[in-house]
Amino acid sequence: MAEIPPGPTLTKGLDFSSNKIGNRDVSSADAVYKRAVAIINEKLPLMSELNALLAVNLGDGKPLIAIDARLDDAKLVDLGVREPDTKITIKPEYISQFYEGKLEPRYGLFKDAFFHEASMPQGNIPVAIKFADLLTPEPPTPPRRYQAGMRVPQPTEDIEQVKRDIAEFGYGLVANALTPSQVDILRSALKQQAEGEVRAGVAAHDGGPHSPNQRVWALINKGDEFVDFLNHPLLDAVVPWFLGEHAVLTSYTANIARPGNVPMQLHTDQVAIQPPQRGLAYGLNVMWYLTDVADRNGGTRVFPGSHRGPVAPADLFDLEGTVAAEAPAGSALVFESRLWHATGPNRETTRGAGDRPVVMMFFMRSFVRQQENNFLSLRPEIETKLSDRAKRMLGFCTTGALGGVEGEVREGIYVKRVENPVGPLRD
Ligand SMILES: O=C(O)CCC(=O)C(=O)O
Ligand SMILES: [Fe+2]
Repeated sequence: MAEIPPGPTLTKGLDFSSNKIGNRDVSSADAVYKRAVAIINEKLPLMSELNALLAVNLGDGKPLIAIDARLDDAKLVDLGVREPDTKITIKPEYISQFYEGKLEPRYGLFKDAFFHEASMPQGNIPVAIKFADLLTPEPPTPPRRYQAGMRVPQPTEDIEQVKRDIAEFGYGLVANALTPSQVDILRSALKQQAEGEVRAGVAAHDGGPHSPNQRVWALINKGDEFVDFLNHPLLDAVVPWFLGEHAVLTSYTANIARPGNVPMQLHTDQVAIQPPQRGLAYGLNVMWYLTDVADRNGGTRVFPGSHRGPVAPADLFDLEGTVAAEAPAGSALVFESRLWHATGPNRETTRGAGDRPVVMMFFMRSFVRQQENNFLSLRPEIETKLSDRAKRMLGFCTTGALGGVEGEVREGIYVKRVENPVGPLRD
């Protein structure tokens, strides 16, 4: 917020720009920078674990901080003309936030790169992650690696087994949750929609330099099939059990992983919740398989059991030790939001037949801001035909303390846009 300048003053006498709050120097850019440098110095003795020559850029005009951590005693050096193994460009406040446990390194290191390519760590990525981990109060340990023969969840119709699997492994697989004809209806609706979005020039693609994958966002707007789909009883069987009765759909999307994709980077689905919370799962993702899903066609890769404890992979781009959550069409993968996972590489060769379409109904506890802002994106003609159940899922129902309109938050009120909200009533 501090980076965003105040808006224009509308009221004579209410220009706050000269009001003094505390000692301005404390939050000045220079102080933030100095604190970052002091933190790096304090943690220097731990850095020999990096076994690398690392350069940290804390902003334009600031001297590059070079750490030679190739020998037992890590020390600051002058890089000269040497090329570092890893180069990190990062805001100095993130260094303090790592140090204070307010920001998870795997989020902090990569979040700006989304908008600003130059802030992507360069060179050896695990070194960059390890560096940031070493600044935190409790550096995580890597997840247990899957090896052939280990027991992992298998598709089952026994919902109690699915729940036990979610508790033990962070995910479970529900067999035969959809009939073959239901799969056909949903897959063909999704295929048509995906093709329509391409034709209309509004398709969302990702999955590497050629971006073969396609996301279809806000499915609630995109056909009766997807409105009906929210009636599925599997949701009643697992969502309230895991998240409480007020859980909301944080997003309702499809992901079509296509041949030739680059796998997604490993992540948890509660990455946007900072400070990082490993003690509580905030979300539950119900992912519907609209085709047979296997390792070969981009099946979601998971580290089984990685939902528990202060666990995080050393390299977000290395899928070694993960396993694909394989199951036939009509199954559902139900996984909790602390599980480390990623869309796998689709190694099929034929586009279309080799596609891996899945629908994700991602629920979160009701007090977490929804990923999709349904209040702005829901088409009005869809809103009029939604059942109370669907409205609740989308967030159009008060939960007892949250979600009210003009202050009315008693539990169980279905809300809608007020035509004429109360405004100034003054002489
Ligand atoms: O496509 C997949 O298999 C997983 C997608 C995913 O993890 C996500 O969208 O957060
Ligand atoms: Fe995910």
